[in-house]
Amino acid sequence: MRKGFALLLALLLLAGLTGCAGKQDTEKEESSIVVGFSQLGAESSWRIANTASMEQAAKDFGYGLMMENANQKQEKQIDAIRSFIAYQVDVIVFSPIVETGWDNVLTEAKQAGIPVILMDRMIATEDDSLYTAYIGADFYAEGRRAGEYLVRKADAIGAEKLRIVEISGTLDSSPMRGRQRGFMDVIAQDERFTVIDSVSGDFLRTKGEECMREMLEKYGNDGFDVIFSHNDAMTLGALDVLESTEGISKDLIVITVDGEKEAVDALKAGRINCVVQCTPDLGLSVMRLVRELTEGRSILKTNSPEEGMFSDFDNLTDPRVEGF
Ligand code: GYE
Repeated sequence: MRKGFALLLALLLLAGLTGCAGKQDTEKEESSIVVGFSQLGAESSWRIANTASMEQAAKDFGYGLMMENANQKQEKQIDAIRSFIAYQVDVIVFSPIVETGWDNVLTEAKQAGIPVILMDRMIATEDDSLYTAYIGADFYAEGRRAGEYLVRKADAIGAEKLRIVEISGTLDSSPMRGRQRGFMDVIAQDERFTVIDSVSGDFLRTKGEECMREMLEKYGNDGFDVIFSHNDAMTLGALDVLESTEGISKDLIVITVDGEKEAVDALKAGRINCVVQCTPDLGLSVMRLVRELTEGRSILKTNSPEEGMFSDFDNLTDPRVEGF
């Protein structure tokens, strides 16, 4: 232990003396690289953490960051990308609110010779040359994890019939599509499960509340057994409504995606059963790609972080069980 510490100290000192601390990952000197970043909105804690991660990473690398927040409007993202092209930024990074409708503006970026990194969300296009790389989660795998948890839970409690309501994210966005497809692929063939309804809560807490009110009105207090919600914000909104509604006696199975602190705390408190992780900390990986691109190196087309999940099958007192 002692030896290890002394060695670490020596290395740190050496790095300090030679001025190369963190050189591998960051470039402390100011550089003239400018990144145009179109963020899609500020709809959730996930998104806010993601924006902060991008800002911090740009600072660490000494890159200029031109950021535009589109407040959930695709037209605004298109305008932002056009302004980055006009400004001739070195790289465009953007998080597409929905999957389709980008071909024209991305063709303009391509013609201007500006590489485009899709961060967090994917697009659906026939022409893969319209973007240089994607960095973000594997949403299909996340959906599968949610489904696999449910199968395990049903086995554990010996359930014969479970009625599921889905609160989905923004319609036609890649996390909404991937999570839904992954979940369905796992449960569809199993007769114990029926998705009785799916409503979109747009990844917003307030809409999660609305969706839950609608479900309770439609199906009554005893009309469903499982909630599969595509993000924590909507889940927490739905829980606010559920927990202030009288007459809900039974234990619902609640499955959510993201892993923000409030949701992980709710898991520990027994209000949520399963949290599928999705990390918002993509900034450093994005800036590494920017560096490789601007140095003319080739990069991987698809880059996904490793993710897992926490659930009531885990030891939730383990300090590694924490949210962002
Ligand atoms: O799950 C949600 C956010 O695109 C992965 O968007 C992201 C999703 C995330 O609003 O909380």
